[in-house]
Amino acid sequence: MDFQISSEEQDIQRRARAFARSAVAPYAGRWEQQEHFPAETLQAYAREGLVGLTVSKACGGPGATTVAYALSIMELAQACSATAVTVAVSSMVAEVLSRFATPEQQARYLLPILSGGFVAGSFALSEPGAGSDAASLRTQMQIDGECGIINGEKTWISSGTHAGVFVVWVRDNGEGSRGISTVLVQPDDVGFSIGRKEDKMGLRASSTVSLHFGDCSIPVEARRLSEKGGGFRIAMTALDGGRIGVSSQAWGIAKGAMEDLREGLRQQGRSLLGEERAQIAQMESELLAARALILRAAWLKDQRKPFSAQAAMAKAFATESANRICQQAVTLLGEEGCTQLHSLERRLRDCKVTTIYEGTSEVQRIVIARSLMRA
Ligand code: COS
Repeated sequence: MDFQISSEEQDIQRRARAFARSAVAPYAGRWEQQEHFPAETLQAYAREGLVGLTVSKACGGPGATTVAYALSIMELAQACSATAVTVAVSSMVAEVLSRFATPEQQARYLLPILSGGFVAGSFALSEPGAGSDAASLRTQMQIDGECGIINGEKTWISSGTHAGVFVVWVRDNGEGSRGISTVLVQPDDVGFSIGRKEDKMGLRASSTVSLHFGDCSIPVEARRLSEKGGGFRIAMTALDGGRIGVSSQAWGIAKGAMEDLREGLRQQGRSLLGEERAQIAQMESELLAARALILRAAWLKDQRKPFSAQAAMAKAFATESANRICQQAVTLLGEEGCTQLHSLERRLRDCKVTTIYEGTSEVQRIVIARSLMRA
């Protein structure tokens, strides 16, 4: 069994760490207080070649491994988890485009994500009445000549205020999961508008919005990503990979919390009680276990082996353990942990949603259990 990370993967991790420490970490607290979406920093990160890492060289990407991608998100999330989630979603969109878009669509939408020409890409699946049960989505697309006319609403869309392209799931082929198609929407499409920005407990330097489609008209053949009715499979495939990104984000938050805790205790000059030592030992063990699950899922994806259940396990475990770790780190620092003297209270707030988006922990357990039943 080889636990070695390759020199290429280490190089990407080093580059992500250097960027995160110099261009992100010093500003993360201010960005979150001012709810500042760091558009220029995200573009600079893309210019470093670190967005869409897994996109193949043939499609204009760096052709890095998923392991390298996971390590890079871990680094970024230690500095600023809002930045990490924005990059993770853009990278998921980039991977979808690299796998399913035509060369023309890739030239128009994928390359700008990779190069920083676009600040971000958005993934528009969830709706007010269709979150966990994604197959029940209701946004309709009807065909009128060469146009697709879209009506409906999407919700909880990351980076919607700054995205250059939206991958949107619509119903155009009847009920159920086989009635769903995937299309591309541009921010300037007629009948498309960005709704209210959510007032969130955490990740306040990322933007989360609703999207409105009121007779939104798109040139349908140029914008179709899937064949008619083939969209649900694209969503599920993308989310399998996306869950490695969210696990890595949660892991980075938890790792950052452990570092904050160590530094806070050092500053307090306080020695730990026996029970507190046991807690820290448990936290560190969970951190290591989560990392192993994440990198195993990433490695399986790189080997083109089934990884859906492993990504779900990584997501459920890494996000839940990260929440426990942040919670305990705050408690161990005492009242100080609840103040902005440290980044811990921000990490605790940022962490919660990782157990919810890209599939709740309950959804992950459905995916894991189904895979076990099939085995
Ligand atoms: N990869 C590829 N295809 C998949 C797949 C996967 N991981 N999972 C399911 N499919 C396919 C199935 O093979 C099936 O195909 P056929 O119609 O050809 O048979 C189809 O998709 C429907 O599958 P299934 O019946 O299992 O779908 P469900 O509606 O039961 O899906 C869950 C259930 C809960 C797994 C799904 O709705 C889900 O992942 N929900 C969470 C969505 C989510 O994460 N939302 C957050 C959005 S981003 S914030």
